[in-house]
Amino acid sequence: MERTDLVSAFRALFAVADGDHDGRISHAEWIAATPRTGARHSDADRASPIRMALRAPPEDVFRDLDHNRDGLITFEEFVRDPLASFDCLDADHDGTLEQAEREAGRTRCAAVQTPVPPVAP
Ligand SMILES: [Ca+2]
Ligand SMILES: [Ca+2]
Ligand SMILES: [Ca+2]
Repeated sequence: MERTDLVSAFRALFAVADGDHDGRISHAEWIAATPRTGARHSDADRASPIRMALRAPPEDVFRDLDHNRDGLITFEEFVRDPLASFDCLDADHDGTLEQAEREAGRTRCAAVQTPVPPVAP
């Protein structure tokens, strides 16, 4: 997997959730783009990549993604954790993740995926 592919995939997901295309996902946009807590997946859910990608309750996911707690998710916040995981796994930093790097880094990089504490604005 290429780092650029990862960014592209997340950019597409971000565009789906950013209903008014202002470059930030508001709480309302996030809830509209993700299934309600405990709701069963409908056909519409299955057609939406973001709904199927996120199994956790949307409230929890939003809180984790909104690193600076300003109530909006920017693209930078959206990709921060996945990119941190990628960069940790990409041991030789060539922007490509080999299967061997994935396996070698699984334990070493497990800690990277824990949510980052809030940062004061
Ligand atoms: Ca928006
Ligand atoms: Ca934010
Ligand atoms: Ca690599």
